Amino acid sequence: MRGLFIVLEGCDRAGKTTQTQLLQKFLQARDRTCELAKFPDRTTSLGITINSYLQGSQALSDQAIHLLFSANRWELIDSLESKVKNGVNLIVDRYAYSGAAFTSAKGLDIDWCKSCDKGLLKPDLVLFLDTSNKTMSKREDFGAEVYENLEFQSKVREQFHLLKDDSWKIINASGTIEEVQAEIQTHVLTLLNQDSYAPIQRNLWCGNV
Ligand code: NYM
Repeated sequence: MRGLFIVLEGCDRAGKTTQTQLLQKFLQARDRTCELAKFPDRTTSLGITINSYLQGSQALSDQAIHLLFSANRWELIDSLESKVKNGVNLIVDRYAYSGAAFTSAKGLDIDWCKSCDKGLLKPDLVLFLDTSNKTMSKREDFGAEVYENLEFQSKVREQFHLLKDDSWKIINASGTIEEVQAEIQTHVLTLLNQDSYAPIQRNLWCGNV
């Protein structure tokens, strides 16, 4: 049986990294092979350029950085797909939804933003960690990188909500770490309890899916 492809999304400092790690432990405790991935992956040569942009040491046009974020997914998708097909449950911290939400929040056309990632693997489940501005501003390190200001983040949040589809579950991320994890686990358990999964497909944002 193939693995699941689960994505966690949300604004900056929504708690995605903590929650992905807890979810991995939860799955491993149930004897499931589970790996984590994250976008951007700052270890590749494209990722190093993205990192310089995010830290403010390299200027790029809005279009160019958008294409780099997308290319960073395309350069890694074969390896992620092969893991899932070989039974690894993959938990991914940010994906194409972040790409479209962050760039369109700058005023670029959302359909153009989505088009670069059209045909990527479609996740089985997208857990959107929804946070209020008040909660976000209290989180540690808020403001350290490009994009980390409240006004921009609230635009990003609006854009995220335009991207919801049938694979999305909205999680109230203002609760405690344990409360948020419990809600996440409920959704993941529903999937885990299925007898079989439909084949995973490269049909993100293709037609009606
Ligand atoms: N980001 C992330 C984008 O603008 N586009 C993308 O495609 C992705 C994957 O990068 N502010 C933004 C969101 C974050 C920043 O993410 C770095 P993280 O999860 O803090 O490393």
